[in-house]
Amino acid sequence: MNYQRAATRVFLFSTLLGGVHIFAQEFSQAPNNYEGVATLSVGLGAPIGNRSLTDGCSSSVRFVLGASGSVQLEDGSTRIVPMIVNEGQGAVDMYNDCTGEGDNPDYLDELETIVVDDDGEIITAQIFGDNYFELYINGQFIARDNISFVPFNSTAVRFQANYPVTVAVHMADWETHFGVGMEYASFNVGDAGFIANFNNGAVTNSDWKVLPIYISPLDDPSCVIEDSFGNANASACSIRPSCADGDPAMCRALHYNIPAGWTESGFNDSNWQNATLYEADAVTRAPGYANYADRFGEASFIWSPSLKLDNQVLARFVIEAP
Ligand SMILES: [Ca+2]
Ligand SMILES: [Ca+2]
Repeated sequence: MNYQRAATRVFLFSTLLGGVHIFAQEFSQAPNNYEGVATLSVGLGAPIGNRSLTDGCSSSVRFVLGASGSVQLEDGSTRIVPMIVNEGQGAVDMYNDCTGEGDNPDYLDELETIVVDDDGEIITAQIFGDNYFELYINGQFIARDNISFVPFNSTAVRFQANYPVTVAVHMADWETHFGVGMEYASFNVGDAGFIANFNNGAVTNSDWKVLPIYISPLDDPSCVIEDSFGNANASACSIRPSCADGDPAMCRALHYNIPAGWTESGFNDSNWQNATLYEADAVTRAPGYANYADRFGEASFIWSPSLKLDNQVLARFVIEAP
């Protein structure tokens, strides 16, 4: 039984008794017994290696390797956090502090068309991810972010694909304290965000669908609410749980499964949540986005319900023929 069903049962029980007070009392006790569809991990994992395509930075900006980590779940299995990366090619730099002068004025000339369907529409997109994304079109891997963690870069891609064009993005807010969703020496709970503008008119907005996969740090996972489909909403959880300031080894994480075939055109995402929109100021003021805000047109920053605690998120959007 998941948490939502338990809460519904309590509500029906209390309605029958006609007692709102009883409902409130029972409800406040229910979250102590999290029985959701995710698997729990507690405490810190171990680093497993560097996965950034850009593996150093000669400029004066701070560079932090985007290493991944391994954490053990309560069922004995292991997960890679913040996500398993695809070893495929990188996108073209629009802005990258670690290559050249930062700004890449020739980025459009450097784009190669990645063919998904050779009779399809040729589409160019500008993309900024805090911190990392991998892009799939109609189920085919297109490119990944060149810097997994910091500094904040921005990129462009070009592909040829038939309508309807299914866009699938695998995204992560990176971490250095593996398994507890925190970064830097101070165990900071970092935030995320993703924005993209396609030159056929598609933009990131609330019509996109999202699925949070990895949620941390949590003192008690029962603050995460699941809907009837098992979709997680961590927006009611503290963005500064006591474990983060106290003993991070006591912080908990929830790990949901990545659905098979989630990048494919035929995948049914109708039960996923709609994306939550975030103000640009809430996501980043980094030059990789701020210097190019106009190139993102009407696009909005999207993520799942918790910009801070949802560290691995899947997103999908289907672009219909104009
Ligand atoms: Ca990045
Ligand atoms: Ca985070």
